[in-house]
Amino acid sequence: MKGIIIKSKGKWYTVRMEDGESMRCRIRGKLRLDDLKLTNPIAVGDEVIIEKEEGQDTAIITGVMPRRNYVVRQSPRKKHYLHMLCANIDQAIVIATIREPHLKPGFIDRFLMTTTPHDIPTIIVVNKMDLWQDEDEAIFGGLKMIYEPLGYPVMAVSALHGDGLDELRALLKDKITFVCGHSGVGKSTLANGIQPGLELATQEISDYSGKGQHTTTFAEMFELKFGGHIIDTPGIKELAFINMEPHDVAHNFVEFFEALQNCKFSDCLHINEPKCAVKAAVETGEISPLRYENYLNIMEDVLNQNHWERKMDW
Ligand SMILES: Nc1nc2c(ncn2[C@@H]2O[C@H](COP(=O)(O)OP(=O)(O)OP(=O)(O)O)[C@@H](O)[C@H]2O)c(=O)[nH]1
Ligand SMILES: [Mg+2]
Ligand SMILES: [Zn+2]
Repeated sequence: MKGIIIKSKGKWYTVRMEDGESMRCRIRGKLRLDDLKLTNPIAVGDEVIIEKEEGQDTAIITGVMPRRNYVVRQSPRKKHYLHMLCANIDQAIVIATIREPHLKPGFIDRFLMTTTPHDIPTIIVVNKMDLWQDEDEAIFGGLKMIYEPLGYPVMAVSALHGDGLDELRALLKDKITFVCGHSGVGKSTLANGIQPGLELATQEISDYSGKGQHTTTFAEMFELKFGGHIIDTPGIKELAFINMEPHDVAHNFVEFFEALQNCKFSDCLHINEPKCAVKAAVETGEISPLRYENYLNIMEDVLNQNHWERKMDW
C-alpha cells in the first residue's frame, strides 16, 4: 500500500493512505535512500510504501518513493549529518516577527538558503502585526522592499486576530506549504487562524527568552478545508550549512548571482576580491547591505568548516 507521511514523532510515523485512512507505522531494518547522510531517513511529506503488520493495526514502512524536493538542515546534534524537515512541498513560509520575539533578519536569509537551491517558492510572513509600534511598519516596509524584488513575497499578518489571513489563504489554496520559524513566532497560531477548528497547542505564557520549551514538538501535516495542506513544525533555533560549499551560498543569493557576470573573477565569492560587482552594488545601494551582511555571516560559517580553512587567509 502507498501513503504519505503526515506526522513524524520519534520512531513512529502516521501515514495517510490513498483511501484517506491513517495508520501508525514504523521502519524495520534499513530503507534504501539517496546519498544524503540523514539523521532521519524519512520526513513528513514523503510518499512511502507500507505493509500491514500481521494481526495488528500498525504497519511497517518498507520503501520511500523518489522525492521531488526536500528541505534539510544541518543536524543540531550530529554536525556531519542532515536533518530532513519535510519532503515534496509546493512552497514554504518563513515566519518572522518584529516584536515578541524581536526581529532576527539573519534567519530569513538562512532559511532561504534551504529552499532556494530546490526552487521552492518561499513566502516571508511577518506575524504579530497587532503588536507593532512606532517605526515597526517602516521595518516591515524595508523587508518588503528588499525581498519582493527578489521573488519572495512579504506579508504582514496577525495570526491571533486574523488580519491578513484571507490574502494568505489565497496563497495556500491547493498547495502543500511548509511553515518554519523560530520558536514563539506563531507557526501553530497561524495554522489555527488559517483553519479554525485545528486547535493546535500554542504557547500559553509568552516567553521569548529563547530558553523556553518549544510548544510544538513534532512535524505534522494538516489538510485545509478550502484545499491544500499546511505543515506545522517545531521551532528552529539556528540553521547551519555544513552541507554547502562557498559557491552554493553565492549562487543562492539570487541578486548576487546576477551581478557575478560583472565581477572581475568568474568564481568571485564577493568577500574581498578586487573589482567585485556585488560589493560595488552594495555601495550604491542596489544590493541591500542587510543581505550582504547576512551573506558574509553565512559565508564565514561555511568557510570555517575544515575543508575551506585555507581560503580564510585572504
Ligand atoms: N499578539 C500576538 N500574539 C501572537 C500572534 N500569533 C501568535 N501569538 C502568540 O505567540 C505565542 C507563540 O505562539 P505559537 O503559535 O505557540 O508559536 P510557535 O511558532 O508555534 O512556537 P513553537 O511551537 O514553540 O515553535 C503564543 O502565546 C501566541 O498566542 C499574533 O498575531 N499576535
Ligand atoms: Mg508551534
Ligand atoms: Zn564579486
